[in-house]
Amino acid sequence: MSTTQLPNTASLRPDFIWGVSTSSFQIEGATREGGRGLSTWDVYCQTGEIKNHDTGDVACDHYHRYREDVGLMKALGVQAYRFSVAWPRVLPLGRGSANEAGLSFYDVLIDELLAAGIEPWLCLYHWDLPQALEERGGWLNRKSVLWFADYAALIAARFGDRVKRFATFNEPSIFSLFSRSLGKRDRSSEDKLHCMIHNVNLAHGAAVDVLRANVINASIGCIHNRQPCRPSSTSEADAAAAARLEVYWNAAFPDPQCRGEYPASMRAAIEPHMQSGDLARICRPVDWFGLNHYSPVYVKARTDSMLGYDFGEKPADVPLTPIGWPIEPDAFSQTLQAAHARYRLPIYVLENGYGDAGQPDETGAVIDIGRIEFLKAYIDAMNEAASRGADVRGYFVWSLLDNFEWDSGYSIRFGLTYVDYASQRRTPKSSFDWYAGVVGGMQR
Ligand code: IFM
Repeated sequence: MSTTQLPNTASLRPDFIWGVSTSSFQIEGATREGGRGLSTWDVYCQTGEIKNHDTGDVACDHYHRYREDVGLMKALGVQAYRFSVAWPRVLPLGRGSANEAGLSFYDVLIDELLAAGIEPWLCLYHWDLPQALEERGGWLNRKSVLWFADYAALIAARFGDRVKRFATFNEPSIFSLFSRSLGKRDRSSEDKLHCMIHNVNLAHGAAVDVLRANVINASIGCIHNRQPCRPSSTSEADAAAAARLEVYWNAAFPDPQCRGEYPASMRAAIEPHMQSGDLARICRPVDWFGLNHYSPVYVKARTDSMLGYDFGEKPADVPLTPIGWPIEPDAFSQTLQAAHARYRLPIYVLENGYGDAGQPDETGAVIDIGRIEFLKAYIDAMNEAASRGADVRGYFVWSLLDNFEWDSGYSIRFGLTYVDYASQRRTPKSSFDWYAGVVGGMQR
């Protein structure tokens, strides 16, 4: 790519951080090695509901190939890497005895990153709940707050000498809205949803306190998935459904965590789960706001579903990625400005990326011009938000590698690096070289 196709970064801070993100279940594999316990996703993968019956058993084999993967990051020139710890790898039953082999894996990963000059950003929870805890009610059990705090204490004690950046949760609104624990997700699931939202918020607050007390110079946040929820038609019913989903998707977690209050429209539903002092337990001081953004969500009314919504048609004139996600960089700029205005915290974009099914051409190269155009447009939009005052301090591409994309298995690829799952060979895509140019350009 020529430098004329690099994004405009003129309004970004000189100390802006460029990074890449991944998560444990999506890349590690080795699900039955080194004493790791089962996670809910291991169990879910056995139901046959994942596309092509894919599982996380091998994934990108990062557990064995982490050195090569840190080498890729070094070649990219990124200053930071956001990953998650698999809770069942370090606490096979979710609580009680720690697993030394699991802790050692993250020790060597962190040491490798530091030796490469890459700052580790450790996320405690990216959806792989220990199955043993799920069997005790998971996030529907208020004891989950204590389980999570104890897990945070273990992580702080073991890694806090070398890791300073901690995220409590990745996208709590997404894993609560789509949780398997909520059963059929019809109207009867709504009380469980509110219970789970409140327990996860309490767990966030408890983990912030534990990390703050046990890690010198800790810099702590939570990572929120923020996408505007828009009606898919001009009908009043669709507008109401979109407005309702907007509250659960975008406010149910950051509002109590950063403003000390639930959105007004959900307070009555949370009330049965609220105990005296809970809001103060949730709203603990954080250092930054983690923001993941992809595209607006188009919503239609559906009366028999949880919260009364379903996904609707996207506007015909909006371009889509190959997996059907709208490409609307202006929405990214607006989202950043709105988050800045509402929460007044430094913002780190900890996920943004483009999904496709791109394959190598006959020469073996993976030419992903669509991903480059997407990333350029979104970085331009972020720069625009910064020029309008949004305090954006970092940007992490999702993802370093193609990986396990949840219900879609390996059929969707978000990586800057192509992974041939049969051989585990990694091939940097065109977007990898382009992003290295972005990062290098800013550092000069
Ligand atoms: O792969 C996911 C990630 O785990 C969470 N945020 C969205 C990504 C793309 O769907």
